[in-house]
Amino acid sequence: MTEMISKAVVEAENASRRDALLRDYESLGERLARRGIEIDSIKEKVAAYGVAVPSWGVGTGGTRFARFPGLGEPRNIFDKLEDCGVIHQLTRATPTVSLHIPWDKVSDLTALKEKGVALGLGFDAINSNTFSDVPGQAHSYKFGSLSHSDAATRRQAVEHNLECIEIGRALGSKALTVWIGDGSNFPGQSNFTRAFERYLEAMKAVYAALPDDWRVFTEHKMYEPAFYSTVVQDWGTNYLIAQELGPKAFCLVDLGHHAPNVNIEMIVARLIQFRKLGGFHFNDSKYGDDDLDTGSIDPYRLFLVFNELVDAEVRGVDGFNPAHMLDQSHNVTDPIESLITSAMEVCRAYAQALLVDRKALEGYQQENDALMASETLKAAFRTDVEPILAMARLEHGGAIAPVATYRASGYRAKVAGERPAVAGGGGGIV
Ligand SMILES: [Mn+2]
Repeated sequence: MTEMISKAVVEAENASRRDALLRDYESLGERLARRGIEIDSIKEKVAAYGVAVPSWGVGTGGTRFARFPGLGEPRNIFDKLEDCGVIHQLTRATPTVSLHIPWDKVSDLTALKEKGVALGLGFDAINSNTFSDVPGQAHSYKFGSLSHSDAATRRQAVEHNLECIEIGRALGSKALTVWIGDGSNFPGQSNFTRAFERYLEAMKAVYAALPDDWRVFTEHKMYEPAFYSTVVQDWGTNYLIAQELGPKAFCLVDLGHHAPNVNIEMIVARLIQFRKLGGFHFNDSKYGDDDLDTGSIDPYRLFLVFNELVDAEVRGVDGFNPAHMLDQSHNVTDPIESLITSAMEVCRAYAQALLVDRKALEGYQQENDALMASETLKAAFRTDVEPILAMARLEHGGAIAPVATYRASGYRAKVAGERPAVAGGGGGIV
C-alpha cells in the first residue's frame, strides 16, 4: 500500500492530540449513555461509512468568468488519484473515486486500476460528459446531446455513454451517472415534449447496455448551462425517467441542483419511498448551483437529509443502497483541504442522524407535539460528535486532525515542485 503522507508525520500529529481525544471520547460516551446511546456502536457505523471523491474535485475549479489555478495541480488522473489517496489516508472516509470521462480517459486502464489498488482506492460511479465538446468530435453538443434534434448527434452521445460503461467495467465500477446540459435559452427554442421523448429513447439505448449488476443514475438540474429550460429539470422528471427505464435506473440528487429553499430532504424521502433514490452529489449552496463545500452553508439541511437516510436504514427499506459522492468546485481553497473537510462534514451529519431518538420522535409525531418533535432532531444536531469521528479515524490509521496533519506534511509544496503549473482545463461547475 502506497502511503502518500509519511506515517511518521501522521503518528507525531496524532500523538500530540491523543490524550485529549481519549478524555473527550469518554466524556461524550458518558453523556450519550444517559440518553441510552452506546457510543462505540455509533463509532463503528461511522467508521464503516464512505463517501466517494470526484476526480475533478482535486483540481482547482472555476466559474464561467475565470479560473485561478493553485500550486501543484494534478496533471492527469494518476496525479488526481494520488491526491485522493491523501484524502482517504487522513480521513479513512473516502475509499472510492468517481471518474469523469473524457477528462480522466487513459489508454492503459490496467495501470489505472493498479494505481487505485496501490492507494487503497476503488472506483465509484463513472460520469459521462456530453455537455462539452472534445477536439475532433464529429457532432457538437452546443444544442444538446441525448435529446438533440439531430439523430447522429444523439447516437454519438449514446456511444459515449456506452464507452463509459466499458471503461467502468474495466475498473470495477458498478454505476453510470448521466447528467446532460441539454435545454434551451429561449421560450419556443425547444419543444419540451419532443426533446424529452428523444432523451428517453436515447437513454433506453444506454440502459440496454448496462451490465446486470450495474445501476444508472440520472441527475436533474433546473438550470445551467441552459437558462430557460433543461430537459431533466427536477426530481419529478427524474423519477419519470427512472420509471420509464426500469429497475436498474435511479435518481441522483445533487444538493445544488434545486431552487433555493426547496425542501430537498422531502424529495429524498419521496424517492426512498418509491425505491428510486440512486444517490447523492453532496455540496452546498447559497444561491444556486454554487458547488460550495458540503456543510459550509447549511449543515442543518445536510443533517436533515441524513435524518431521512438513517430513518430508511433503521426501517430496513428493501433495496436501499444510495451512492454517496461529493461534487464540489474549489475555487479559493486547496482542493485537498476542502475535500477532507467535506468528507468529515458528511460523516458528521451521518453520526448526528444516528443519534436521533427515533422512538421519541415517532411518539411526538403521533401526538402532534410539533415543538418536541423539532427539539428531538435538534438535540441530535446540537451534539458535538467530533470525538466519535476522530476516534473512528484514529482507530483506522487516519488522522485525529486531518487538515492540520496535511499541512504539517508539506504535501502541497512537495507536489508543487514535481507538477509544473498548468493553465485552465478540467471542470468546475457540474
Ligand atoms: Mn453533480
